[in-house]
Amino acid sequence: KLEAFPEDFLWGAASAAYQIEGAFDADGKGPSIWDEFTKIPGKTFEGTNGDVAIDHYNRYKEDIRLMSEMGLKAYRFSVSWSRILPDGEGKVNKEGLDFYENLVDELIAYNIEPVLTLYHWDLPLALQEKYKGWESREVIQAFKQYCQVLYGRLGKKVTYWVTFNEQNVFTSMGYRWASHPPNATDTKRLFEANHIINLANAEAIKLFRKMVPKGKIGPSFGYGPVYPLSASPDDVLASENATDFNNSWWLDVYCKGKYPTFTFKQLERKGIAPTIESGDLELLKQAKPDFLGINYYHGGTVAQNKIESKSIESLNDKNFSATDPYLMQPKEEQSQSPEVPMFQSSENPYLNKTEWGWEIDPVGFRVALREVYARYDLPLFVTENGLGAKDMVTDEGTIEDDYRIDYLNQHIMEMKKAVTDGVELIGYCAWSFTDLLSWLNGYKKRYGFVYVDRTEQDEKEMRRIPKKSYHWYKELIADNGEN
Ligand code: BGP
Repeated sequence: KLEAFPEDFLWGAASAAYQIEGAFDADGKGPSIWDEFTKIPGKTFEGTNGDVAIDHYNRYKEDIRLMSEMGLKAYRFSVSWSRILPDGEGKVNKEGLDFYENLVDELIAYNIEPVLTLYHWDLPLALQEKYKGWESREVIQAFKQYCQVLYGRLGKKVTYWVTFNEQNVFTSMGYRWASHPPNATDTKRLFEANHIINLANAEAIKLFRKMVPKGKIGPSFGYGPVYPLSASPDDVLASENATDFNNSWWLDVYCKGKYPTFTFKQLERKGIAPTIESGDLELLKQAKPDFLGINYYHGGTVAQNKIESKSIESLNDKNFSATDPYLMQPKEEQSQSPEVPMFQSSENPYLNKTEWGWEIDPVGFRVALREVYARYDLPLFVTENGLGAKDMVTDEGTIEDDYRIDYLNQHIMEMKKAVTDGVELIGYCAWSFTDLLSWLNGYKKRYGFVYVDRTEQDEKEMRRIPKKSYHWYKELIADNGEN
């Protein structure tokens, strides 16, 4: 018999500023690295960008009303740093702060718990240009100022704070695959930037302890469990290496303040380990999170590496660009960790895939939750999970997304088993509440409970239509996940 979800379980849905807000230059907002990156020809599907997105900036009240009608208990959103500090540091933009305070007030008025993400990838462009972004320690100071402003203004209203969204994804895409800003393929820079972000994460948590003593803070990580392709000891060893390289490399730092030994040694041998200055490791150890946010889409299957190691430069020659951020889907060149060939990705014969080639693996969700909980012993908060699909509007004007209901239902069932196993879970935010911009796949890959009609590109219209899954999730929330 499965145990019930806790009474105060936070059933929610998620979004990110660049993917929904639009209003890219309104009310004093400065440009972000995504405003620039999406304008580079060929980087995003059909050149789509977030200039208008789904115009949430102007329609947040309508969107929150739909959340409340659904009975949503929590809403995860991110703050656009360059709305608050248009140059990334220095002068504060009052209008930007007002927008987020109004948003939070509106959520609270409807009894919806705000879950605020500080960094969901849209670094102020000024910081990229002035300091080379996350490659320089000056940005840590700027991030601290940004956090200080938000903690000061919203610390009494918002309990749950997320520091960085999927550090593993945005750094790998940005520095290894040139699929995100800063559009690089340089693993030395990849690991240096990651170390600096780790320090920024630690500083943000330390400051939080002082300024928001009653709040809860932690990073959101894109976790993928790793299966060995066979029971051969070599494949099992490869899967341990892949877990170390793809997961523990970040989670050990967040939770234990240290890098995993085996991967670190490998990187050292290659000359690409991060530069650790005196005091860094002490700082990392002082900043244990209150919870871990887990984003789950899929994991991966690996075998002992038998293919010749390819250099990042040779991938770059082919104009290679990754669309799967999790690095474990076997797609030609992407099928190994290029800088350190410790494993090779393989097809998993037991799993089906979505229209975008992402494995569908609900049991992997239970595996993920158990692994992370067992290893780090912190409460978990599922901050993303969902299905991207090409939804169609029927002649009756409805969206019959049974495939999404099926997907979410299976994942929630596995989550319930994880709770029964003993995993401590705060809540579950499906990705996403409304349809929104998929970073690289434009507006065709939809995730929302609420359809957004952008067909005529009519910025005035942008009609919101609740899908079948909206009504299904509403009932599920009302029954606290019992159906
Ligand atoms: C996660 C991101 C989200 C969202 C989601 C779906 O990695 O945190 O912002 O985009 O993936 O990804 P995609 O839009 O590429 O399908």
